[in-house]
Amino acid sequence: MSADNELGVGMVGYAFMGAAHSQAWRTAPRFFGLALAPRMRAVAGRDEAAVRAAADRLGWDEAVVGWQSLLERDDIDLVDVCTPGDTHAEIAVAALEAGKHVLCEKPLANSVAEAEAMVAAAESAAAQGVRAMVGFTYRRVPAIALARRLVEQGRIGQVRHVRAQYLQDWIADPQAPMSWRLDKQKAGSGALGDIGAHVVDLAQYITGETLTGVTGLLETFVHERPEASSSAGLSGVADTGRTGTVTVDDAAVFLGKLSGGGLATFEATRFAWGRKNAIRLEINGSAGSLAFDFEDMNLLHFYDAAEDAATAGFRRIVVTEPEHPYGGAWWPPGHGLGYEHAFTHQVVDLVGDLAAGRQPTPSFADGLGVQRVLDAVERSAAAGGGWVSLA
Ligand code: SOE
Repeated sequence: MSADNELGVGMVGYAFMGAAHSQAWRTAPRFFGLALAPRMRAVAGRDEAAVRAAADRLGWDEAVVGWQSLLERDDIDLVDVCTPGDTHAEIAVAALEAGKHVLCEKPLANSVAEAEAMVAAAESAAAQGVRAMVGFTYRRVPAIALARRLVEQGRIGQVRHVRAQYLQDWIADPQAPMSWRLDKQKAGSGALGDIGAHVVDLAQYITGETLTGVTGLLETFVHERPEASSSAGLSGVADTGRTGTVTVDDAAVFLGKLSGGGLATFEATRFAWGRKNAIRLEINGSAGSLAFDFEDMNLLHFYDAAEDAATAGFRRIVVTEPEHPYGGAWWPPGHGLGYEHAFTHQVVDLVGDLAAGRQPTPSFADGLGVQRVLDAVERSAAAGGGWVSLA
């Protein structure tokens, strides 16, 4: 660990996820009491001018060209991997071998083999007290953390159904430009890995169960798209006059069976016009139900089947009270939180676990579990939708 209880952080990549992670590293110590003080030492990238501009904009002490140099520095304790999936395994394994803790963006990798190598590296590193975590950030949305708590407390009983959707529309327009997220080499898969991975993780996290098998279909609706010379966030300007070929799925639908015997249905698409970032979850148990939609992320809906039938109904819980997960650290009740706060909570939990010498969650092994589900869906779809067991 760096001097004075500092946690020296080096981040790789500085686009959408890099900006979200930077905001979290900056904000976490200002709102939460942390046992270690994160110090944003350096951001790494390939293009010197661009990484320097990013360091200034996002609040990093230094900009460096090439992530390898982060691993040689004694003032960096943790490497935060915010690059596209094709580089996760190489960077994370090297960082763990160099004795650096790792926070890695989701999905963990582009293939099961890469994810397995990352888990092996994480396990060896753990023996030396070096920790690894994968960034399934939505676990840290207070309403979702509350849903997990209610399931754990038995408030909905035995889980019978999970209905999980992740709906976006940012490429529903066929003229929306190509981006790395549409390139299998870089992203591994399309809607399946980018957003389906989140709902697989959430289904397993909230229920505390795992998927034991799946059957699924994938579809690509638009195969050629205009090329953009650069992109910001999810959008770019189709300004090159060339087109590029989409090599990933645009949408995925799949069914799964849960280890506790329940049934799960999943849908992940970037073609749901009007749905901007709709993570919709409904969980029906033997004693009640839970429902959540990220587009109304401060609310959790809870139905308690034990209530008097004359007045029973979905209860609308505004998840901003001090009694709620992460609640007390922010604003007065009802002054809602947003997308970025889940990244802050991720840093808070990670730093707390590092200080206590605990394994943070989700671990790389959890990330591998999700990767195996994604792989099973791809294999099922390739075979026309047959059942693929994960047992
Ligand atoms: C793009 O679909 C994206 O940014 C994902 O990559 C993120 O994981 C998700 O949180 C929001 O949408």
